[in-house]
Amino acid sequence: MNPISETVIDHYLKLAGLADEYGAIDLALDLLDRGVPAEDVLLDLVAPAQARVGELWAADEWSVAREHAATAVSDRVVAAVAAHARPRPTRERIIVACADGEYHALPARLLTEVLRLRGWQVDFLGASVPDAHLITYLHQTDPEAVAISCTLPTRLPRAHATLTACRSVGVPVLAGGRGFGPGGHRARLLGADAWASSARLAADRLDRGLPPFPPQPAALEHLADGEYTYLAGRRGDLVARVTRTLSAAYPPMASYDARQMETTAEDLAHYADFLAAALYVDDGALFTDFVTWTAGVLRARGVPDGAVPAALDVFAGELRDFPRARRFLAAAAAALTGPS
Ligand code: B12
Repeated sequence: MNPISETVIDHYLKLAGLADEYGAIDLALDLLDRGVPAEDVLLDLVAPAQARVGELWAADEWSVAREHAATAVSDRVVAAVAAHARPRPTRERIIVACADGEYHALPARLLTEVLRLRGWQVDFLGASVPDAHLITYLHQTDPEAVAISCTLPTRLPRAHATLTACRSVGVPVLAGGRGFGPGGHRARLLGADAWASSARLAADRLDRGLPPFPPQPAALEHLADGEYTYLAGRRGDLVARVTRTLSAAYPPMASYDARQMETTAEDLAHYADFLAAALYVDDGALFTDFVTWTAGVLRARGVPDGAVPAALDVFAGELRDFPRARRFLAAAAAALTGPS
């Protein structure tokens, strides 16, 4: 029987939610003492607990403060497990970094520790690494490969620039993180040499050696329609216009206070960013996933179901001359009304 049962994960989550660092560390070290491999503690305890943290926040059961506290606990647990295992590097150097603008560093940290446990010498560069600095670092360290983590799909255009820069200096790129989506097609499109859906599979992939992808990535021909360029360049304008039009078109907004108006404008900016990212990789599912996820988050906070479709409708009206964007908006709207 796997000693990391649902009950153990629940217990860990409870400790993390109470910001009980020492309790959570003791739980993790106790598993190691009982012979559970460090990789399993990282990937079968900490990683699923973090995914649960996200679900609890989305369901409005945990505040942002509690999420931050739990994530800080998980950070410390990962460090304690790594210090306990303290593997000696026997293989070449790998660089692990988050894409520029990506602040979800914990997934990349988990990958780092798993690769170290498998014998790699890993340099962990953390969150949001600017391309120019990453490239200088690659020149200085001459690694076997670079692993780029991207959790938010909205960072994909910047991740593309990073991947391209790494390839141009001849360092193979392994891509991963939820932002690249399931199945690896976004990673392939953006020129990664390999992709993996989890840290465990990433380590297996590196064991087998890179790269499986064609040496030259396809050109992003769909960008020729200028839709992404418009959305990325005129984002501020577009969001301001959508916010104004939506205030008139969606009656409940008339009674919003300043704070509600502000969060609505922030939400609409996220819509614009996810739509732009979907246009960049020509993948409507990216936008639909975000919209259905957002609808659930808003529902948990008592926002009426009509709010999201109304916003999509206003975006479609503002983007009259953008057929690809309108197609993605229509698909997302259909997903909201379809069987859940
Ligand atoms: C903690 C957290 C944060 C923390 C991150 C702190 C940190 N040090 O990492 C903070 C508070 C900064 C944060 C901020 C935001 N977050 Co956040 N966050 C999370 C949360 C709850 C957990 C992240 C985590 O640690 N996951 C655990 C890891 C293990 O999971 P994983 O991603 O699957 O990683 C595995 C694989 O993908 C793989 N992998 C990862 N990287 C790589 C790289 C390579 C090369 C390979 C091969 C494999 C690989 O290995 C890992 C282990 O197997 C997630 C929820 C979730 N489900 O993940 C939301 C989440 C990712 N965040 C989200 C959002 C929206 C945001 C914000 C935009 C919120 C806001 N309004 O400001 C900001 C954006 C910040 C930014 N610019 O990057 C959304 C994304 C929604 C979407 N549909 O895309 C999520 C899903 C929210 C949720 N509640 O469910 N967040």
